[in-house]
Amino acid sequence: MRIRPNIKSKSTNQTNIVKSLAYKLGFDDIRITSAKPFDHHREVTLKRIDAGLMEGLDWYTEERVERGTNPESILPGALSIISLSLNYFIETPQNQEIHGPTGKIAKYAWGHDYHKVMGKKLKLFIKELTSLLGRNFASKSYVDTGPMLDRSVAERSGLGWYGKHTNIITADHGSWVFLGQIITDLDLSEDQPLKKNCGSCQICIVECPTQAIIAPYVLDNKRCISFLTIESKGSIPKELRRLMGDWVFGCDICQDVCPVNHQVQPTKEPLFQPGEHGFNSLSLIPLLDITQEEFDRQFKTSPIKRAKRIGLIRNVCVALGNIGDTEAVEPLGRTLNHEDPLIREHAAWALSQIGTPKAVQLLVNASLTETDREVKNELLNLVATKQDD
Ligand code: B12
Ligand code: SF4
Ligand code: SF4
Repeated sequence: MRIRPNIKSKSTNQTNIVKSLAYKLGFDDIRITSAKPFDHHREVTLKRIDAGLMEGLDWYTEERVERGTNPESILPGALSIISLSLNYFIETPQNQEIHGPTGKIAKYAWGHDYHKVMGKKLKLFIKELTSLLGRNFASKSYVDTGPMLDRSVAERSGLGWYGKHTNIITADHGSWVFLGQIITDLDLSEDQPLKKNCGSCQICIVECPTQAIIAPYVLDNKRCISFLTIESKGSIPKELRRLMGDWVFGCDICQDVCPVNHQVQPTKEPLFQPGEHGFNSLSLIPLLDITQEEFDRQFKTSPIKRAKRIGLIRNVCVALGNIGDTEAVEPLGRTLNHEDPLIREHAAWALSQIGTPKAVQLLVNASLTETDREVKNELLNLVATKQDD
């Protein structure tokens, strides 16, 4: 009888090594796709930019999309993309002792900055793989740190499928996952996209408070609370402020309501736990007076620093206006003297929402002394509206 030679291809052996290493290093899932261009994703994304749906993100350019959908342009000789996920789901801690009104933080920002945590893991992955394979290989790794469309890679590799809220949903951890990838010249066996979808469910579309999901799989960036509280640096459109509730950094509503996201096992990553490593909610009133030094110290390792100090104080004003707690009236009154006109304008809006006689009196006083023309006009408008009420 003839003995059959081992017909396992080199690519399959390498693929097995790559996959086992990912789980050993604590990634929650791994799939592989080729480094072929993402033609369909490019076409859809460029149409979104054209339609103004990515407005407000000046760095999100057509050139970026062209590059990010053509892996060869990032890594000449690229053959495969290793797509990886890291679960960040954490249960909301009970019995927290926070006094006064509090603001919500999106789960993804409860612990250390994921760009750093997952970025380090990706670098370690490359280092250990080099040693396991016994040779160097070309690679580029990203976790929301470059032009690649992280979700397109995850979808084509079969790591997950698109939810109508536009996030990638995975079988084991729902959409509570960060996505990263390594483009490489290693020749690995490809996985196939999944055939799953949302069926007739529309819950996230209905529950989004700002109607940012304008159609299944289509997000209007400008309406998303995540954009408004993190990326946008200017005045928040008034018609959206009331809809933002008490979110001060990001928003989880479309993910919280998604049935696939229920009963997900919490992450084991220690650096994603709030408490010692971050915050799952913030006491709002003290933030109105936060100094730059204190902001830098408090949010040093947290994704919250992306909002910048002025952005965060602006968000705090909006949340305080929506919460309507009269405890905030005095502190907001002091904030009408803030050095930044953007903050003065949002503090004035918040006081007008609270609307007690004391709040209105503070607006009247400020309208007499305000030096910035736009803020003064805004104060006069708010006072006139309150006096008509
Ligand atoms: C820009 C950006 C944002 C912007 C704009 C979002 C947007 N419109 O994409 C803002 C600031 C609003 C944002 C918000 C959030 N973001 Co963000 N963001 C990004 C970033 C940098 C680029 C995304 C992008 O390229 N968008 C372009 C649009 C066109 O892409 P898309 O929505 O995926 O579009 C695809 C689908 O619509 C699909 N499609 C189109 N038609 C159809 C039809 C059918 C039938 C199907 C199935 C699919 C489909 O094809 C399109 C093209 O691929 C990525 C990181 C990266 N480098 O990729 C993170 C990223 C997408 N964000 C992430 C996260 C965690 C969030 C938030 C959850 C944070 C929060 N809690 O506040 C929210 C979620 C809001 C939401 N509902 O999407 C994660 C998502 C992880 C996941 N599981 O999907 C990413 C991947 C970062 C990471 N590496 O982990 N984000
Ligand atoms: S993150 Fe919030 S605002 Fe943005 S689409 Fe989801 S529910 Fe709407
Ligand atoms: S809430 Fe429903 S429609 Fe939205 S992503 Fe989840 S399953 Fe899909």
